[in-house]
Amino acid sequence: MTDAVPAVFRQVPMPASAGPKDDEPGKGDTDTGTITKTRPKTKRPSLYRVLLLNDDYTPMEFVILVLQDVFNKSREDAMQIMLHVHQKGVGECGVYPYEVAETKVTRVMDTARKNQHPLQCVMEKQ
Ligand code: TYC
Repeated sequence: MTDAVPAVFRQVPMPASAGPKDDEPGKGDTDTGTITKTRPKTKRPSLYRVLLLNDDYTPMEFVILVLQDVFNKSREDAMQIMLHVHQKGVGECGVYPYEVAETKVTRVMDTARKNQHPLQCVMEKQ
C-alpha cells in the first residue's frame, strides 16, 4: 500500500446496524447528535401594570378624561378607577407589554405636565 492515508484511517462504509446503539444499557452512551426537537420560537412578552397615583390637586374630572383617552376606558370605568385611586392612593389602569406601558405612562405624564397638574403615573413588572 503506497497511499498517503494509512489503511487504518481510511473510512469504510459501515451498515447502520454496526454503529453504536442508542438507549441500550451497557452499550455505552456515545451519541453526541444535536437535539432537533422543534419548539415555538415565540416568547410571551413580560407584562407591566400601569398605575395611577393619588394627589391632592389634580381635578377628578381631569383624571377621568385621561383614563378615557389614554387607557380607552368607558366613562363609568374611568370614574371607578379614579375613585379607587382617590380613596386608596394607587390604582391599576391596565396591564401591557413593556413598550405599550411605557407609552401610556409618557402620555399621562406629558398631558399632566402640560396642564400643570401633579398627577403621577408609573409602571411595574407584573
Ligand atoms: N385626589 C384628587 C382630588 O381630590 C383626585 C385624584 C384622583 C387625583 C386620582 C389623582 O390619580 C388621581 N381632586
